[in-house]
Amino acid sequence: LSVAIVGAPFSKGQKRRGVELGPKAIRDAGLVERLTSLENAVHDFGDLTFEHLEDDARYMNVPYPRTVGRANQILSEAVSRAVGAGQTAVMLGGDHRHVVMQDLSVSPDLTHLIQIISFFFFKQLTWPSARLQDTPSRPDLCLIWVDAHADINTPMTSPSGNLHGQPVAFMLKELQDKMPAVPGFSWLKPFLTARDLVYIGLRDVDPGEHVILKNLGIQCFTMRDVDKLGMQRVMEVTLDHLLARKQRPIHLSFDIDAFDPTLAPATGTPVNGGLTYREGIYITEEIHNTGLLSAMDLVEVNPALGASPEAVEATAGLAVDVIASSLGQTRELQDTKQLGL
Ligand code: DIR
Ligand code: MN
Ligand code: MN
Ligand code: MN
Repeated sequence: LSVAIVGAPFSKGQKRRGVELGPKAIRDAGLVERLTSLENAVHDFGDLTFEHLEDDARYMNVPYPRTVGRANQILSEAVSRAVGAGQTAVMLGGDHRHVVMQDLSVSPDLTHLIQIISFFFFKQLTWPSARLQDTPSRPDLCLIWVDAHADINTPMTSPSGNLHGQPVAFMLKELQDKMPAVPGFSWLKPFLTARDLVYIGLRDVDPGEHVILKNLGIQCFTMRDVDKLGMQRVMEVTLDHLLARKQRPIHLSFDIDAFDPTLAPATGTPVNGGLTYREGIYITEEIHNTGLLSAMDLVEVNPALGASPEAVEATAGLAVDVIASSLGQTRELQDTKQLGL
């Protein structure tokens, strides 16, 4: 596999600062070395730079809409270029306002486009010239969202106003008549339908989100479902739901707060009763085994919220394990031939 790592040190999708330090903590925990040892070609594109827009008045109860919208657009462009070049994209958050980078019929800001393209040339990737105009698209994309939270609030249903609780609402076609025109997001066209999405790990869902999940009939596995069915069955149903009709690229969005806070303490909104280490890793192993992972994000590691350096290291190390097992690290015994024995 050829893997592109893109850091998104951004925190304005929620109110607790420090989550912008997440990408560095995850790199410091040895991400690149681990992925390289799995025989992946790893290209670390470093961290994107985001501007803070001066005139960015609150919209309804949403703070910094234009700054967040713009940052997402920049990230979207970077990820679409990596995917367009045939790489598996790994985004390091940053908070969970990332939108899944599927709709690439955006009109990219030229300055950033040039910046991102020169990044690729700098890293000596071959870049088919057609790509400079044609933005690649993944019309068949499906999404697996692993999180304690559903992140499907609209600005109207959101109790907090924070955009990190709303990204799924921006992506879903079915919700467009419920979505106001949030400044900074006009470039983003909804591209996902309710049946292209499965949640795993939910245990803290807001009232408005409940209504949306039920009305749209979205496939959800709450922690209660995980208890009842076991993760093996959850993954069987998840992959069947998304892939039975046809094989299609998968985007995995993994919020570290899906794990139990004993395992992932350094995060902004921990909720008791989360995934065990083995449940989390089983999810990513099964996704890897499909061979269909196209892009993933690992978000909400917040080094400023760890009670100790050990707590931060544990959380960042867990993030590395999640990414590595999404990209081929396995607990299974290896073929002796492959090991050269
Ligand atoms: C909450 C928290 N549902 C909100 N969301 C979080 O702000 O809308 N997502 N923490 O990961
Ligand atoms: Mn989240
Ligand atoms: Mn969450
Ligand atoms: Mn493999």
